[in-house]
Amino acid sequence: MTIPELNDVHPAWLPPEAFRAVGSRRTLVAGDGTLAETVRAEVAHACARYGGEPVASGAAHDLALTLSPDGDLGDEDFVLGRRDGVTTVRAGGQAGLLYGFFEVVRLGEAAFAADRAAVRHRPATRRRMLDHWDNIDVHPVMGQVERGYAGGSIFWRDGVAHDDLTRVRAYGRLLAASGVNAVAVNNVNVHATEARLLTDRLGEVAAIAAELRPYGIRVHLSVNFASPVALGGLPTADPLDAGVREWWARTTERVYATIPDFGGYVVKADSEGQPGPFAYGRSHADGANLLADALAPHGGVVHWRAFVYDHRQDWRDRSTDRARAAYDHFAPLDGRFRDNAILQVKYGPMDFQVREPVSPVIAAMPATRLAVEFQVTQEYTGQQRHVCYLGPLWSEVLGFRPWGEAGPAVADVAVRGGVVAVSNVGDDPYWTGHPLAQANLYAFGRLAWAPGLEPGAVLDEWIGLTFAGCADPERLRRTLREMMDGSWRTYERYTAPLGVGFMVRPGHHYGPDVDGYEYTPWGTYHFADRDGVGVDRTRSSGTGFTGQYPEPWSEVYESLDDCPDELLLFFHHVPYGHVLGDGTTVVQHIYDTHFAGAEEAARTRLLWEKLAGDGLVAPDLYARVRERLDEQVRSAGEWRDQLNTYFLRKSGVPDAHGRPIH
Ligand code: GCW
Repeated sequence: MTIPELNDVHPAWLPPEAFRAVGSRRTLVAGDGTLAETVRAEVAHACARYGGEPVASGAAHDLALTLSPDGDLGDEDFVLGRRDGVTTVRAGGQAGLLYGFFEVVRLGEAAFAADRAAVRHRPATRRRMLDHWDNIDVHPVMGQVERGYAGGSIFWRDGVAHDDLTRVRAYGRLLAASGVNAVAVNNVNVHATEARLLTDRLGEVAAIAAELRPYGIRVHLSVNFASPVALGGLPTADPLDAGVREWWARTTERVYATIPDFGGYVVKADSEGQPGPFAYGRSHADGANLLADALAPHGGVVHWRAFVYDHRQDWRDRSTDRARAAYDHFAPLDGRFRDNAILQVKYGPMDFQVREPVSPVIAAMPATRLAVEFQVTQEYTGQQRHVCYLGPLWSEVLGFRPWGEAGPAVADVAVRGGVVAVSNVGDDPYWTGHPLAQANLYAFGRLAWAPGLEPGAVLDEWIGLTFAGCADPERLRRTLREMMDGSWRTYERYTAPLGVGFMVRPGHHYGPDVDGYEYTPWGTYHFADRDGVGVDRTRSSGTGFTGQYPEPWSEVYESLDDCPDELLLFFHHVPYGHVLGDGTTVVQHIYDTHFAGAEEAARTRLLWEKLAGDGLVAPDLYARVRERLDEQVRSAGEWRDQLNTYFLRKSGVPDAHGRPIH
C-alpha cells in the first residue's frame, strides 16, 4: 500500500502539513487487514516527513490506534480519548481505525494537548455515498461528465478508464477523511457504452474498486434497466419474466466473482428517457425488487431513484404538477420494496433548486428504506463559478422535521437508507473547478456522517486542514467564513425569488432566463403575469400538492399567512402587492434581494482581494478563485438586471428606492 502522491494536483483537505501533528509523534497501530495496513502506511508516510516514528507494541508511544473488535463498537465506530500523555483510538473494526486516524489528523495538535474524555464516534448512517454522473464516452450534449464543472472524469477519458488511477486512490483518501464510504462510478443516464460496464467492461470497474478499497470505499454501478435486452439479447426486460430474473442473477454473480465487495446498483428508470418497468405495465417496486433479488445473495443493495416525472408535460395544462410526481408514483408502493432496495429521493420535490421544500416522499414511506439525495455538483447553484457553500442548505434539510417539532428529522428517516450526493469532482487541478467548492465535497461527507454538525464548524475544519501551516490562520479563517457562511443565501437572493426556482437558461442551466422554461414540456413554471407570480399548489384552489405533507406542514404550506416567505411562490400564486412578513411587498422584495445579492457578491470579491499579495494562500489558488469571483460578480449583476427588469415590466410597479432598473 503506497500513499498516493500527485504532482500538479491540489491536495485539497489533505496537504502534507495537515499530518504534521501525527507525523511528529510516536504511533502504535495494532490490528490486521487491508484498512489497518492503510493506517500503518499513512502513519509511516507522515512520520517520514515530520520525524516521528511508527512503533511496535510494547514501545513507548504518544498515539495508539487499536483494533478491538469485541465489545459494543460497530465496524466503523471508534472511541477517541487522551490520558497520561497518550492519545488513544479504539476501533470496532478496520474502518473505525481508518476514521479514527483521520479524526486525529483533523484535530491536529489539539489531539495531543490536554487530556480528553473518551468519546465514542459513530456514523449516523451506514452508507454515505457519492454518485458520479461520469460518462465513458464523451456525450455529444452532456460531455464527459453530465453536469460536471471541474473538467473531465477522474475515472474515464475518451471511451476508456484512465490507465493511471493514482488520482482515484487520492480521491478515495480524501473521501475517507470526510466520511464517505461508497461511490457510483458512472452516470445514472446509462448510455450504450456505459451499460457494458456491467458485463464485458467489468474489468475497468474492478480496477477502480481496487484503488478505492484501501480507503474503505465500495464501488457501485449505475445500470440500465433494459440491459437484458441490450446486453443479454433477450426479447424483454420485464421484471416478472423468469428469463430476465435469471439473466440479472447470473450477471450479478459474475460481478461479485470479479469484485467481491461490490456495493450494488443505482437505477434511474422511467425518467427523462431512461427505460423502466412502466414499459411492461409493472410497478417500480417490481423493478427495484428484480435487482434487489439478484443482489441479495451477495449482500448488495440497489439504489432505486424516485426522480420519476413526466418531462413531456403540456404547459397549457394547469392540473399537472411535477412537484407531485415522486409521491404520486412511490407513496402507494410503501412496504412493497425488498429490504435491500433503497429508494433514493431528491431532497426537494422538483430538482436540486437553491430553495425547495423538503420532498413529501420522505415522510410518506415509513415501511421503505429511504436515502436522501443531494447535489454537490452545483448545477443550479452557480456551477462552481459562484461561491455557494451548501452546508447550510443540507443541514437545514437534514434537520427538517416533517411531522413537526416533536417528530423525527429527515436525518432520522435517512438512517436506514443513507445519504447520497452527486459529486462535484473532475480531473481539474483543484478537483472541483472552484477551489472553494472543495468545501462542499468535504461538508457533504461530514454531514452524512454527523448530520447535527454545525455547517460553520465544518467549514472551520475544512479551512484548518486545507490551509494547514498558513502564516495567519485566524485571519484566513475569518475571511473565508465571511465569504462562505452566507454564500448560499446570497446566491438565492440574486437568482430565483421566494422558492419559485428554474429561472435559468434551458439546457445548460447557467445564468438567468426568467421565461426560459415557462412554455416548455419540463413542468417547471412560475406563472408570472401582469398581476402576480407563483405556483398555486394548495388543495383549495391549486394542484393539491400541499396535501402530500403530513400535519403540521400540510396546513402551514396551505395557508397564505403561515407559509414561510422563502417558500411562498413555491406554494402560492400571489399578487405583486402581497405583503411579506418583513412588511415589504413581493415585487419590492424581488428588487431589494436582487440589488442586495449582487452587492454581496461584489463584497465577497473584495474580501478575497484583501488577501492578495500577503502570501496566506498560494498565488495560483488565489488567482483561480479571483477569476471565478469576477465571473460571479458579472453573473450576479446580470441576474439582478434581468430579474428586476422582467418584474418591473410585468408588474409596472416601480422600485420604492428608485434604483436603476432597465
Ligand atoms: O437535474 C437533472 C439534471 C440531469 C440529471 C437529472 C437526474 C443525470 O439536469 O442532467 O440527469 O437531474 O437527476 O437524473
